[in-house]
Amino acid sequence: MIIHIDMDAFYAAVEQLDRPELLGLPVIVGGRSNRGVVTTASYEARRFGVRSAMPLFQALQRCPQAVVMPVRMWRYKEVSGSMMAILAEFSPLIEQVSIDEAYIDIDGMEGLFGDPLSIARTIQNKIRASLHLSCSMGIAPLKFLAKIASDMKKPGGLTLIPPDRVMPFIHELPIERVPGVGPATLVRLKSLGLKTLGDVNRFDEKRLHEKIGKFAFRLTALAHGVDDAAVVPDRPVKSISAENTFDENSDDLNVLKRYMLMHAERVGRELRMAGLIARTLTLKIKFNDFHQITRSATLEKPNQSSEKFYAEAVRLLLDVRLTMPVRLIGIGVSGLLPKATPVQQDLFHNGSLQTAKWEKLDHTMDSIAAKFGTEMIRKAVLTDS
Ligand code: TTP
Ligand code: MG
Repeated sequence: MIIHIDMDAFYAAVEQLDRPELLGLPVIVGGRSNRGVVTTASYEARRFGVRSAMPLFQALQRCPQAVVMPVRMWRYKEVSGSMMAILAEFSPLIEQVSIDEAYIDIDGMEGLFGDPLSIARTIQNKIRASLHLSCSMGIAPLKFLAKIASDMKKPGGLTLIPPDRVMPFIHELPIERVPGVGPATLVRLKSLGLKTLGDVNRFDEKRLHEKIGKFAFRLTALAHGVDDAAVVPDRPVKSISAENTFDENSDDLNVLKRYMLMHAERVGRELRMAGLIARTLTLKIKFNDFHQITRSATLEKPNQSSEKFYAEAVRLLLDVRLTMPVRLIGIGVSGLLPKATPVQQDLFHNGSLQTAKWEKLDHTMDSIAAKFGTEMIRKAVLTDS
């Protein structure tokens, strides 16, 4: 069986999580920073008819009391990482399909965690308990049905399509619900009198091919209950980075360093969460006139320490001639390896005690971030000292 998970009103829910005073209120994420459209809205706002991709002014006509929050992509990525890490506890076969969405293949997991419905419930509860976020899930023997099912009882829903319900479900399924059927295909299908996958099931595949092209083969297969798509675990991450664009361009070394510390902290945390170490560090700078430079260095030893990344980034920065103010600064790590990779240990090296301290601090910061979000840490880092 396959579970499809989709977080509820994801960006808006993260805003409510980080600002509990927004809980229960209509929240719109988007706005000026995003060409004046709604990126997403909390379910409280959706009750007023606010939808993704709607112009903000129209959304505010429908729901004038809505609180509009800017998009904070780095934060949603961070929460997405934590959510994927929870899924990884249940199965190695996870395929992330978007920032808030993933498939898990749970075949063979029943012995460990119970029947599919119990597994889904356990995951849902764990996400609620650890992340304080709500998600919806679909459970089905086929990938496309799991995806459709997860959307059926949003928010907070759990929908199971057991094997013996697959064919009846497919026969009734309106074609517009099938992933991949866009508006143009829909018009053509309707012109053939096809309204449900059941209609497609009884229709001649050749004729369908003439009308809608090669999507006909996939659609006919789905109508017969065949979805060959398997849950394909994601390609391994190749690099992790963090950057910021300044509101006001700056060539103040202290300001640049403070932001680099924040980025090193974020990159390190992501690595630690993923159980990876990095071989290479890259500093990226974009200047006032938009020209961009990058400087890379191989780390003395592959590691996942925010402090080491920061120190290396500062070293690289000091070699850069800051001839004009900087509009963007970022750091990234690449050459990623699993942490278990044996690295030459230098236990007797003088720095080892210092390193142990930093590892402990990293660990503490990670737990604070997991509990309260990184806003608190950011504030501490960015406070003038
Ligand atoms: P979705 O899962 O489509 O939407 P959602 O999680 O906000 O709400 P739902 O409960 O219906 O699942 O998308 C996930 C996030 O992706 C969403 O919070 C914002 C972002 N997004 C965009 O950036 N552009 C878009 O057009 C859509 C639909 C979403
Ligand atoms: Mg979602």
